[in-house]
Amino acid sequence: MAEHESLEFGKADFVLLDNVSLEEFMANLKLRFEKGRIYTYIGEVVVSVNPYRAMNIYGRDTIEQYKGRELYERPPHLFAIADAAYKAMKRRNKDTCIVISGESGAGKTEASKYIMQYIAAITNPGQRAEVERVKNMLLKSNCVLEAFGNAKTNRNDNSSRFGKYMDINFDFKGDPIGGHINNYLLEKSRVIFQQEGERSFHSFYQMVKGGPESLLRSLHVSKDPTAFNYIKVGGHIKSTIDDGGDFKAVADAMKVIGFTADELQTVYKVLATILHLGNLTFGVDGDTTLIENSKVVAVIGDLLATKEENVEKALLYRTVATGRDVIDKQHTAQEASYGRDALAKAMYERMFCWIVGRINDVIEVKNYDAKVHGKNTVIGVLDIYGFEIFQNNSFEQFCINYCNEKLQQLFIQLVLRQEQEEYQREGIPWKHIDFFNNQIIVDLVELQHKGIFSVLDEACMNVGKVTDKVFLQGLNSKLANHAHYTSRKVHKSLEFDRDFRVRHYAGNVVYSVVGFIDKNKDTLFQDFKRLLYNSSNPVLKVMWPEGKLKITEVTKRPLTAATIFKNSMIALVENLACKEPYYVRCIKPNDVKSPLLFEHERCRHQVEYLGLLENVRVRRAGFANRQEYPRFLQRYKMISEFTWPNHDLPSEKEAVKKLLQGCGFEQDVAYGKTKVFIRTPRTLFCLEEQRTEMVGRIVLFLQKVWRGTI
Ligand code: AOV
Ligand code: MG
Repeated sequence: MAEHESLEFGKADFVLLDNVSLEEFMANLKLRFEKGRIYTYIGEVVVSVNPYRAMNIYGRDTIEQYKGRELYERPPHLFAIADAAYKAMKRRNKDTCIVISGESGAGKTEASKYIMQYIAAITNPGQRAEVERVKNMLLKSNCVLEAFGNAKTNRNDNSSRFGKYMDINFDFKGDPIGGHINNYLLEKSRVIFQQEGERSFHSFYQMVKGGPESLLRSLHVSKDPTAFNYIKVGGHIKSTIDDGGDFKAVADAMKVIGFTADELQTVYKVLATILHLGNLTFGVDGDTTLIENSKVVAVIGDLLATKEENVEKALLYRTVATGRDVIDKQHTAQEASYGRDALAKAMYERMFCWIVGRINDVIEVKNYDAKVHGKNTVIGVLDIYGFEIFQNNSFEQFCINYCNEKLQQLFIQLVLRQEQEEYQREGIPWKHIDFFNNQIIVDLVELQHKGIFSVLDEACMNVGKVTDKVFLQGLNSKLANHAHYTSRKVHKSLEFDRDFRVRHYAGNVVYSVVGFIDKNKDTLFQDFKRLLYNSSNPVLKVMWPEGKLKITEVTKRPLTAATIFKNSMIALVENLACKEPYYVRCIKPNDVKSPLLFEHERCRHQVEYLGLLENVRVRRAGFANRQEYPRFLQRYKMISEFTWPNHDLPSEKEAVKKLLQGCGFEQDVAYGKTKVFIRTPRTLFCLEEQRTEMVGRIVLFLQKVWRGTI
């Protein structure tokens, strides 16, 4: 008996449970986790439990075991899913995607990296240099993006603070020839603030702790991270992460990818500028606002390759056009602090997007002629920030949790709903399986005119003094009766004039509206854009093209952060929906990062909200494969005397019936109006085997005919 079929390790596929109940599901999940079997299938969905320890299951040997195999031939593994997506892409010319979901710390990013490693390992047997280059770039890009886009949070020491969707393009041979990364909303507020126990982005600590003396000296940065306000707010500068070592690894990766020495220097200068900005303080003297530590301004001027007085002016004044006149308006100390923070956040975000753009330049598909070689196909890998609840949840958590609602909705659409609708459409006897449809929550957030994002945008459009409070009042009056929205009126534990609560598919989250308006408007004074555009550092200048606009040139009101995010999520979901999806559903076994602890309640909650039990039910009652009658017949007609070379039955449906009866598969199939449905993959596998054998025989026969030996 194959190892994965042994009962000692539980059931390798939840579909094989004796009874589909929550108890049995949980018992199987726990048993497998305790036996070190962290992966289990639900049909073609992989359920993964974070082991919180190094597992010896990702090496070369394991890769070889999965290469080219069918899903159920080997114990459940991410590699099997990666292989299935790869095969679908190669054999059927299908664009596929692998969607990895689960809450913060459940193991999504690790899974995405193993999947990419697997794909890199099994492709390019011919060792073509260009393909090797592309693969190397794709793998190297992970470490760079994690340095700049990940941070320690209270949920995960290496938490993704941006969403990432990576397309890998393949040529007709199935070798990777390029790729493209889309990044979604970086949590830039982390640059200036972190909650207790958290850190800013890894990149800052890496540079401060690992940067060579000469570099740090030129940046006027000391080796002590506590010297910088912006990166010590969370009070958690020590961590298990080897920042110093990572600095070198990231710098090397950036060099390999093709970042020039000047570009790398500029990256360090931007990081240093942000650190120095955080130490700037403002005061007042009579009517004048002033910078209290002006030496820092000189340093920033030097780092940004501009004059000290330009930096000072941009920090203290705002140039405004009134009719034809242009005047300099002095900031209050408070406005100046606001501007400083906005500048720090914007510089970081811009640099992050620029880094992604540079990586994309290097990995984009080059010299591929679709006319000659046919369309190139893609596998998309989605690794996004997981659902999260913190002590204090703000605009960023709201966006992150909305994104998870969208992905859950996609899962429902593709795995639970469409599947059942198709059975009904085809007239297959079917007892509907109920599931919670979170569309109602997606609507609560994104619906035009009525959703939370719309109310927020409306509040931001108001002229006059717009406050977070006004926004909250708008919400409370518009959404008072929504089943998933709670205001303080209903729930007294919420803070007056500050909190609202959303019942997400994964749990209740209380959001504080403080900062929503500012974060949504995302204003950066034009003066800063001009300052950076006019820098004599060409790399920095490139990051700020809009700085070239003159003061009098009217600029349109930019889209709000919520609208940009919403649009990007809708586009993402559309993009995923037109690909053949493969799912990895990650579960976090406990909150203390222990390899031994399977917290029953914690896991049960995730199993429930991920809809895994419903997934098993649909899958168990359903069919693994379906094909339209003509297509099915075309492929398998040679295995039956009734259909080869032609059939004389009244319809293709009848012919398929006769064929399957003849092969003894009657029990495992159902006949819809236009398609035949096959319950287990094994049947399909047998059909394929018989077909291969028959094709072989036919070829042999034809060869003999040609040779005249028959
Ligand atoms: P996430 O991506 O799902 O959270 P990660 O993939 O970063 O979570 O995993 C969190 C931590 O769990 C990792 O840093 C590892 O220490 C450990 N881990 C996860 N998967 C494995 C594995 N297969 N083997 C060994 N250790 C693992 V977030 O990005 O916060 O939503 O936003
Ligand atoms: Mg992650």
